Amino acid sequence: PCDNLHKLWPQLWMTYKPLRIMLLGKCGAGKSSSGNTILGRHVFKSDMKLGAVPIDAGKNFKDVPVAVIDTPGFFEKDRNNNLNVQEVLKSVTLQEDGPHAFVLVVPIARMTQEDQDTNALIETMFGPRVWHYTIVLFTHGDLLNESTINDVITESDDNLRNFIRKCGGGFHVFNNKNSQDQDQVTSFIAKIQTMMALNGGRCYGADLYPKEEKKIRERQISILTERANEISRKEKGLEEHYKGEELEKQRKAVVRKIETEARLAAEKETKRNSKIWKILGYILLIVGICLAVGLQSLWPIVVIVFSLLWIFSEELTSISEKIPRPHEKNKKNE
Ligand SMILES: Nc1nc2c(ncn2[C@@H]2O[C@H](COP(=O)(O)OP(=O)(O)O)[C@@H](O)[C@H]2O)c(=O)[nH]1
Ligand SMILES: [Mg+2]
Repeated sequence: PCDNLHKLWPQLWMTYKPLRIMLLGKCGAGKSSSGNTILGRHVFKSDMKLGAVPIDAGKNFKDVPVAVIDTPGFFEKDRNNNLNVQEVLKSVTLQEDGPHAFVLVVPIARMTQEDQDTNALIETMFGPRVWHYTIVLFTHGDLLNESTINDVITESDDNLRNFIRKCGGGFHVFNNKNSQDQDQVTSFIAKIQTMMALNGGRCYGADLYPKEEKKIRERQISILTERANEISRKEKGLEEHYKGEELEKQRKAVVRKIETEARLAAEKETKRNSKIWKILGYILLIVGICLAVGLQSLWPIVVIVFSLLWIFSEELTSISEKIPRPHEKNKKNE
């Protein structure tokens, strides 16, 4: 509904569009504590369990409205953390606009192999352009003592520095034990605003997702649109039983549940559809080969080439997605 607001009343839009920050990282990295430091009050609890929905909260930070979204962490101990990371990543909802900044929270320490796997997963899910929207936030700044975070980065290994180089927002450090120190927040917000400027002020929207993920999300949205009546009926039902904050909590839970169901259905359909297309491609290939054996002419070769392109079209487009495009700016998305 606010799509055109920024064009009509830029002043109003600037006042009400908050800077959306999403905290990502492993359990115990310090996401919730960092969220509290940013907001300057104790909002996020430390024991968010897997499966818990992300919580968001906002405040005005020196005239900049800031909304922080905390997420349950990626499991450190779980061997099979694939699923886990994806659960968190999927919870970046679609009705609301995407975040302006992903904050990858890491306690001051070296990056391990496992971290690189997690980063690879983030990239698979969001596409390679996700790093333009990412800032690395080191926590436990109190451990630094005499040295600075720059010293630590200077002495760190190549892997870590190469990774940070990819991130549009660079890095920052928080001492969450001293959350009253709001100077650390001021410079953090400034870094995010610089990164936003480089991204043309846009948030991480659906147009930046990899092709497969985009398809799934589009289908999910259409399923949700189909179920709009059912959703509003359920909301009305809740209004009869709950009030105030509890109503809002229940409402969010219901929406989240329906979103998850729609996501699963969309995933299933998209996978099935791409399987059907592949099978059709193979049938065409077989026909082409049969024709080539039977006929001594050129056009069965054309059929074979065409069917091969068909079968491998997904692989080809995913390669082309890795190539940065210069026209991104023209797309609308704030
Ligand atoms: N000393 C110190 N402890 C921190 C800092 N940030 C987080 N912690 C502690 O690390 C633990 C995990 O933090 P939490 O915010 O719950 O991590 P989350 O799982 O990523 O949300 C808590 O006991 C925090 O008090 C920090 O900057 N310094
Ligand atoms: Mg937490």
